[in-house]
Amino acid sequence: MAREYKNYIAGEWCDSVTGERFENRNPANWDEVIGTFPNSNAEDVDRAVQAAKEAYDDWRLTPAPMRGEIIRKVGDLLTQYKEDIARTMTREMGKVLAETRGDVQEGIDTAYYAATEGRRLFGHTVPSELPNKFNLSMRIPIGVAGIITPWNFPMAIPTWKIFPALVSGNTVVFKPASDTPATATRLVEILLEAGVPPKVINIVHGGGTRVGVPIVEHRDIRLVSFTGSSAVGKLISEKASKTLKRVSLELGGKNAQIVMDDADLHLALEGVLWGAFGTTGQRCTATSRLILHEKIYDQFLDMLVPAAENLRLGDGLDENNQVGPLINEGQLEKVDEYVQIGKNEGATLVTGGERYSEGDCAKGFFYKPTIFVDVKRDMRIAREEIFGPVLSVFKVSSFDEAIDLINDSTYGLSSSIYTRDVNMAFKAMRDIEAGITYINGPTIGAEAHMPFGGVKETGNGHREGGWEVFEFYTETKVVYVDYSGRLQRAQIDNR
Ligand code: UN1
Repeated sequence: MAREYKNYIAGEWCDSVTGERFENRNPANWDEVIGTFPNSNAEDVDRAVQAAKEAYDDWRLTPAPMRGEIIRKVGDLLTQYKEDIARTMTREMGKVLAETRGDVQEGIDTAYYAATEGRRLFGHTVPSELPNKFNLSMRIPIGVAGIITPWNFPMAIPTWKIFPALVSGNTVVFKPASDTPATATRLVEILLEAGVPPKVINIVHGGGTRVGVPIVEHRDIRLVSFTGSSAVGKLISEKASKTLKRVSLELGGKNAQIVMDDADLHLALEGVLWGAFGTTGQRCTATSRLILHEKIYDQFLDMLVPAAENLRLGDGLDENNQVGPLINEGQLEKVDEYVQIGKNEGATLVTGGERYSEGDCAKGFFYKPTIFVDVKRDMRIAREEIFGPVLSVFKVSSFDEAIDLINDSTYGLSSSIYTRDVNMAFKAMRDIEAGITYINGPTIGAEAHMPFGGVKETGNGHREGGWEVFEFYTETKVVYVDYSGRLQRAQIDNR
């Protein structure tokens, strides 16, 4: 029997006021139901926000190092339950066990980093321009945070947002993707087990329209952090502007790997296989463009195509498999549509381009690793985020052309260049328009303690991860202490 999961609102596990439920199924085997979840609405959101608001005063006054200690305990529990969580995650979203273990590890790393930040949250002390006066800035929490997360990193991304939100002193209303509600529920259970007080964390299950929009529009939610598509990000930005809340958007990518003619081609091959087909291409950092120098173009393709064809597709719970299914039927259709678009636009399909349904894969949403060559810059497969195992290959004749091409995108999340030339590497670091550039590494693999995010339509300028995310979850309060015993007028009395 599939488990009946609940919301956690105002300190209690409960059903939605609607009484409705939705199913969560295994994308590697659609017959397998993992659980059913409350199909919530705006009233559930409102209850959660009221609870989070009530809890805010006590939580904001809990010393930050103590809040950090609770998050450290969360890290310990995630470590203890890592294998079990990874297995649930593979069943609910398909990626292979090595990757779901990595996803939990990213949550653990985020916990330990956030825990110690509770002992920093530094402000500044600054000299005053007036005598006997003292200036300082400090970081203060903001209020109730609305956290809206995607399904491709069901543990890591919620932790990127929730841990710094809590350590900074905010309370949380959490809406996970409806494709991965089980892993998200596990995270909330662990937060509670570690000692996060009831009402400080609330989880409301359901879709974007019924639950996401009410979170974004709610007056008492003072900040929203969202990871997902640029289309939804723009909608959120518009809706959130009505209440002038703070919004962090982590959106799409069309990330590219450049391989120069002096590169270590075996290394570059491993990189692109992992970057393009790891997580079945379903990362915002996935490599979806490959830019090859003409001198190594034929040789590299001769290596790449058979290697892509040799990747083992199948259920991620079997450790022999390297590529899991796409998340759901809609995503499978979308990927297939892009393949048809690519063909119609005149690109040449060299491998893949179809569903894979042999043997046990018949019941899942598997898609063959797909490679297009003869791709032109203005084609849709060269410009739009596909979020699947589809790689578009380009040929260039110089470093400058490679940089010009990599920057010819509305997105700017991750990027990569393989070269042994130190001058080219440094120019690439400076000139590639992206939030992240890897030198001799694939476009995926960001570490939890480094700022994460992109430029252009990849986001709105905020960063997750590392030290920078704490700026998003706090406001700056400035304090002037005048101990001169008289009125001192700045800009006037000292002139
Ligand atoms: C994402 O795809 O939304 O760098 C996040 C990476 C991972 C995070 C990806 N650590 O690929």
